[in-house]
Amino acid sequence: MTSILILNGPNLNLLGTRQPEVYGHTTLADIQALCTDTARDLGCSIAFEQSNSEGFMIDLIHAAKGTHDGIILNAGAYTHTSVALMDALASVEIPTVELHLSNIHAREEFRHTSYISKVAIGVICGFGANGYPMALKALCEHLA
Ligand code: CA2
Repeated sequence: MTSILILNGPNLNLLGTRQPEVYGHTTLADIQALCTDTARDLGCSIAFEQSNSEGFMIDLIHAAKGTHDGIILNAGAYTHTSVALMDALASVEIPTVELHLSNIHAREEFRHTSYISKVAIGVICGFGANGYPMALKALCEHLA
């Protein structure tokens, strides 16, 4: 069975508690439940993770080699800064979909740059929590 790592970066544990005008009212636990339902419908399995630590995210990406077939990554603010996350993804060569709740291109200039995009097979942004099931469907079809 196809296995997907869904990895969420810094501050995404706060979803639904602050800045609902930007990120919505959905919590990360709600998103995990949405992903679990979607994975069941698609016939794939998921591991759902969140970390505020860049180093731990890199460890999870390394550990995905040989364990997961694809990665969905919302790297949060590390998207715009982390050469290290980009290098980790390039090193494991696991097809990765970059995901953002908000449309990063309609926001501040510093959010328009993404190191993750350089190694991702595709990007989904601006659809809020619905982006997660969209990314799962896209990645499962890519891997089929
Ligand atoms: O839109 C996205 O999904 C982002 O990855 C979210 C990041 C942001 O830095 C990226 O540019 C775009 C921020 C996640 C912080 O989430 C919060 C949730 C609630 C309250 C405060 C922050």
